[in-house]
Amino acid sequence: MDCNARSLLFILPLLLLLSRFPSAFPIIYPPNEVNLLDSKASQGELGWISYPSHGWEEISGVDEHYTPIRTFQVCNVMEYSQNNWLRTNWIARQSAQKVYVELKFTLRDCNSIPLVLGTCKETFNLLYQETDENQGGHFREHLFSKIDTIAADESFTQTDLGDRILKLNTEVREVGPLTKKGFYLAFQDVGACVALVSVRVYFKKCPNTVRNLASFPDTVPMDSQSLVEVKGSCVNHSKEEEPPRMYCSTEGEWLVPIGKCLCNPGYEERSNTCQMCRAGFYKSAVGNAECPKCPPHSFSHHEGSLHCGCEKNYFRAEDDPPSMACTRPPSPPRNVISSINETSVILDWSWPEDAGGRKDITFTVVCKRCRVVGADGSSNGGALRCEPCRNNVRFLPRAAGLQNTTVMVCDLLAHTNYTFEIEAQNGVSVMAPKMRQYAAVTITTNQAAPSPVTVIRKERTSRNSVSLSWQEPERPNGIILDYEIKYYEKEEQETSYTILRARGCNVTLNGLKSNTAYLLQIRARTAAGYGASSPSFQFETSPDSAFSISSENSQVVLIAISSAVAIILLTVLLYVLIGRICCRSKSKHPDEKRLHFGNGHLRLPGIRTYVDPHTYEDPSQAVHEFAKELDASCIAIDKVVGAGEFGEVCSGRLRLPSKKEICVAIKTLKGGYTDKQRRDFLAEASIMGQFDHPNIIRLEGVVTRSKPVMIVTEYMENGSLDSFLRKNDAQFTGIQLVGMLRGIASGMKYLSDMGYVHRDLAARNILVNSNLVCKVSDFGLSRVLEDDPEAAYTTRGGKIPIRWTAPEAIAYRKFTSASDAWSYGIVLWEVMSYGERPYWEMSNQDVIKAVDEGYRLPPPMDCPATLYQLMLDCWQKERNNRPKFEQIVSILDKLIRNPGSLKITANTTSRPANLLLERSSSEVPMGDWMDGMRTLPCKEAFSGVSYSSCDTLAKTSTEDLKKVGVTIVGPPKKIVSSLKSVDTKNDPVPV
Ligand code: ACK
Repeated sequence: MDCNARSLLFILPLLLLLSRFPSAFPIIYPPNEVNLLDSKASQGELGWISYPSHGWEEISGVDEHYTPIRTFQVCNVMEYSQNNWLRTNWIARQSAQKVYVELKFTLRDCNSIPLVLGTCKETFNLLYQETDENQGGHFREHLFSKIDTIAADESFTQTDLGDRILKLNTEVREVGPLTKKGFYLAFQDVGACVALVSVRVYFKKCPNTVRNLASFPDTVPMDSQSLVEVKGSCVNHSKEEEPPRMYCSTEGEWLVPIGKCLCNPGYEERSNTCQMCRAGFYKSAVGNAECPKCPPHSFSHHEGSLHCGCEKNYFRAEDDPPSMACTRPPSPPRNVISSINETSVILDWSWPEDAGGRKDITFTVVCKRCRVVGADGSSNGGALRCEPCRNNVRFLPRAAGLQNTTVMVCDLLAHTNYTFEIEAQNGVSVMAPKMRQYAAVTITTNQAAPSPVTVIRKERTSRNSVSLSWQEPERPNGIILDYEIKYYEKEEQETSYTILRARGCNVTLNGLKSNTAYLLQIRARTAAGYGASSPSFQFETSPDSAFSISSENSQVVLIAISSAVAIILLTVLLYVLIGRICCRSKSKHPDEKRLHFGNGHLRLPGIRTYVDPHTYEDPSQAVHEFAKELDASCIAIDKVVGAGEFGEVCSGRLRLPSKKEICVAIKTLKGGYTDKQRRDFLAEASIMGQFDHPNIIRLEGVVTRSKPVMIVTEYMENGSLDSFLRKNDAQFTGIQLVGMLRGIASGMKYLSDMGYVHRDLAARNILVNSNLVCKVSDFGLSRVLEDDPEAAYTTRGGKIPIRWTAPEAIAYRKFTSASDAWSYGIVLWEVMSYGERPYWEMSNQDVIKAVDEGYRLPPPMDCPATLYQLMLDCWQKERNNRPKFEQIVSILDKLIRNPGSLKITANTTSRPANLLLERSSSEVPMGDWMDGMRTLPCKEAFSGVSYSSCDTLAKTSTEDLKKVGVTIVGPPKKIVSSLKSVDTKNDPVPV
């Protein structure tokens, strides 16, 4: 067979082959394979050596893309002893230790070739030779080593149509380990019909890669089975967390990644790289998390931000994480409520409306003591000057860092104005001093009793006396008026005791039994009353001398005789005294008024009994008994402030020798007075001089030995209460008004305890000083009423201030402390209506009738229900049902302690509310308005079956109200007509 015949025999199927395997093109080799030789890549002659020359034949062809390719074929199947060699060019090994040879070929099935003589083969051999250099055309068969015999997996197959389909065989063989710089491959044909379509020689590597943000370079595996350990290096903007490593397998695969790198702050991982955070995002720490968005109230304008800056007026505390929103100081606390209890106050407040976005809120309370100071430094008018409170003011639990919304402030000064600034703070407050706000509350402390005397010393002891001294209480809470010293024999255990009073801090106890143990307690008294008693202090008197002990019996006899004489004398004396209706006891020493108690029962109340100056035959004696005679030269009159019944009332100054000058009011007796007028004028001083109480006007003294005759009292800067209230309409807080009322009630309690009935208690007879302290004034007897312009003559003679007076006092002159309580109710009404005239323009006649029929004044505008209830109680027809002044004081104290209770008001009408309360619904028809009133929140406050307590008042129902016959009627016209119709039905009231 000639050469052409051979070609025909073989090429046609080859072209067919190429067109039948389009999927083989274009060829993309795996990334871990590095070609050392690819016959397809060469489009020109390959230049391989073929030996003998009629053996392997190089043929050009095209692939399916018509790209020319070079192939080799041999098909000397008709001839014997074939040994045809085809040798590649020298192939540089590069770094490979092991190479792969991929052969693509076709091989004809000998059976498919007609006329073969049994020489036909179906395999060929693959061989190689290693050399360090290219040996050119030099070729020696025996230097080649056999790699393998290559047989076809597939061969020609006959189809039904008679076409021949050529199957392409692919065989891969490993060669290695290679040690020399290069090598040759050789294909030995021994009589097959084979076409070598392509030869590719490659080695495997682990291609460079990035894993866990570490980059690993191209790595050629070892020839052996062992893995190559490769260290990675962190990509840009990242840092090693744990050294990155990986293993490269012989198959060119990366295995077992260990360790990793993390993106630096400001960078995030994107596609195996660390990229800058975008604007509006940030990353503050190393890590592969995404850059988070800037938290609320913060921003980042640039890429790669580590933190987001805070918006204006927003801050980040030092410990705040960057992921936290920016925050701001909280708004001030709200609804600050103060509850004052003597010299302590509990402050309560609500959580601030805006916590500033934080949860770490605490509260700080700053205490300031504030005074209105005039330009001259006096306390008259001017600016409010505040100074920090003294250090000994205690805060419970503490002043700063409070986590609850309440604090108790103790040990304040009594009767003093304080301002408390309460600030809510959070973690960023310190960063924004200008944004910090506080809520302030101003309070005035109440009177408070002094703290107990704690230090008592024994100065001298004798058989019958002991001298003691003590230290002023730590917290006097006011000016100490005197000390009460109570002592008794230790053995008698308080069944009988003696009480002494001393102005100073020392006392000598006389008349003690010798050689006897005594127990003693001291308590201080201020305007606010007595403080707690000191702990019991024990002392012993000295023993009798030897002589007196031996003559004990005779001494007993002596004592018995002298006691009998003394008792007789005392009886005579008492008889004389009772005969003169004089029931006062005089102490020998002005500073020490001694009261005796026996068998534990008080013979005289702790407060002296009032002595009616008219029981003195000579009233001027009474004046000098109770009032100090002043030298007129000590008094400087400044100006006239008003007119009294007997003469002008002036303001002035009193300077007593070795005492500080004080402001005083001076009542003068105008010239040309009668003896009776003089007596009546001075009677007031005789009465006033017996009183010593912070809510009773204090008498400084009288001038009787020169003219004009004067009564000098303490000066009350704000004059009388009624005009003061009218001048300051609606200017005071509920607590201030209740404070004034408490003062009046306390003064009245003192008077009633002393057995004094005032008879003319009205706002015009109360004086007010610059501290809003109210004091009862205008004392007298019948004169009181004579001199009162409000007093009207009754049918029984005498003048009575009808609108202020209890019905029984009007009707049959039954003046008692209970009738004073009625008047107190009217004063209460006057105060709460800021000086309104009780019963407005109604005539006295009408007032008497209306009151008698059960009508009562309506609540003043905005009057707290509890206070209105107190008024109604004071206006109980049955006088025994009216509250005692002691109870009134305690009710008002409770209100002061619970200012919240003042918020429930008794009505919503505007002043003047010309409405009266009706006693019985059956007597006077009720209007529709009544129904409306019933729904008022205060309705339950209108009780008053009998006097109970402040707490129970608010619980009384309208049914209870009806039981006592109190209902409400209105409007004004209806009342007038109702009153008129009642008028015509009833007998005239004796006025
Ligand atoms: O309202 P007033 O200014 O206060 O007018 C009357 C006036 O004298 C006639 O009583 C005033 N007055 C009375 N006693 C005193 C006092 N102790 N201090 C100041 N003013 C007084 C009262």
